[in-house]
Amino acid sequence: MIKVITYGTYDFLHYGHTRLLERAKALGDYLIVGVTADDFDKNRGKINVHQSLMERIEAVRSTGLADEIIIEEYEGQKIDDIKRYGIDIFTVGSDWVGKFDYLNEYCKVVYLERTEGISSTEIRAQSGALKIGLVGDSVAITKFERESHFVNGVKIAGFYSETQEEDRDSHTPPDRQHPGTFYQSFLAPLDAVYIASHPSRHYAQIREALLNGKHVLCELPVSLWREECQELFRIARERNCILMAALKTAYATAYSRLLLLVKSGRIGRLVSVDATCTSLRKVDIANQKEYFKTWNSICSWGPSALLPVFQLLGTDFSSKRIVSNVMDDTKQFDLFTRIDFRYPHAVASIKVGKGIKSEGELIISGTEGYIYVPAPWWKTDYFELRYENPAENKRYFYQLEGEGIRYEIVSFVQAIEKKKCFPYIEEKITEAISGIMEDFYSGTDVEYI
Ligand code: C2G
Repeated sequence: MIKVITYGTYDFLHYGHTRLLERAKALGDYLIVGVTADDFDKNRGKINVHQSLMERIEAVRSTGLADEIIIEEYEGQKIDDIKRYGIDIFTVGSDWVGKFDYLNEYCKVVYLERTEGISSTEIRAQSGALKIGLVGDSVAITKFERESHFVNGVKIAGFYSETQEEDRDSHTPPDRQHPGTFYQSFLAPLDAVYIASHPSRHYAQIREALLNGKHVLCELPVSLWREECQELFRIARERNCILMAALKTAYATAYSRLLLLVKSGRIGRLVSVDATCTSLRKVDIANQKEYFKTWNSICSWGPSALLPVFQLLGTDFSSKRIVSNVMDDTKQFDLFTRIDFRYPHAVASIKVGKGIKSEGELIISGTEGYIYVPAPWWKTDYFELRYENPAENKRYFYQLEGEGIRYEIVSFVQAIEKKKCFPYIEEKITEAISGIMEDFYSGTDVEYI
């Protein structure tokens, strides 16, 4: 009996795939089809897969061509499979010519002519590229623009600079201003916007975008006031628009896996979360008076540091204390801020600063062990699970491409297509982060040093 094996993602299974499977089957008597696991695809840079592994397996099964279906999970697995299943022929489409010649050592390699004129990428793109406009002048805009090229089905269709607003009225804080007609004409041709302007501008810019039926991806904090944040989510629901919180850390595989480990009890009962984020910057005092012009420590780093606290311990803390080192009597620019939270059976602390330098680590402690994420933990691909007995320690590594931003863009696009937000960052966490910003600016529970 001649055994044949072939592999693929089979996203939106199409004629090109079935033709390949038919010819693969015809090469022998028994066909094994390897369907790629999500993590495997992500690792090889294929991040735009829309269907789940089970959907893709079912699609292959429904062709009736596969005698056996297996899952491809790791690099090098093809060699293992060929040996394990006693394969005679490995086959794949001609787009891979030469790439799998190394398998000749184990079996015969056949490249079959690829079917021209059809691909999953084209099927995905058929609905037309999503036109996204970028709002703001921060470095996040440059990174987003760069990363968007890795996501198909996305087109950057406009830029809106914050300085265009400042010129209009420099005396009124931007959160009290309507973004203006220039902003409206910028929005008109777009499907969606990515907002990374100063947080004091977010509310007005998001509101206007939603009222014009545009989907919004916005860097946290979504607003500096909790009620405004709630209102924005309400408008998004009414208008059937996606309002998604952007924070690249939430989309990094290592970070989301460590949350799962903690939630599945690997460190026992969770007792404390301690997160530090700093980046030392020269601060010009004269420019800090108008708080809406510069990113202070709490806006720059607060959302990142608060994320693991709220995601692991929830947002119903019993008390908190904010200690802030502010630069002048307007109390708007903090050199650093520390927040201590008390929960019924746990504690948490965050330390954020643009005027101090510290170890940017994340430590999550439990009754049986702890998780240690080395600096800079907010863009990590690595963490350790540590126990009293070091022999039981475990290390975890997950490839991180583009600091997580490209996965964030993929989630946004998929949320729009499916008309449903898969909440990497839940609404109530987004709201709680705005609540902390509000307390900072209104001086609630704040002690100044
Ligand atoms: N294919 C084809 N004609 C097309 C599109 C795809 O013949 N128009 C073939 C591909 O060459 C491949 C199979 O269909 O042999 C599955 O294609 P994909 O789902 O795109 O999977 P791919 O990324 O090519 O993965 O380990 C994975 C394998 O290396 C192949």
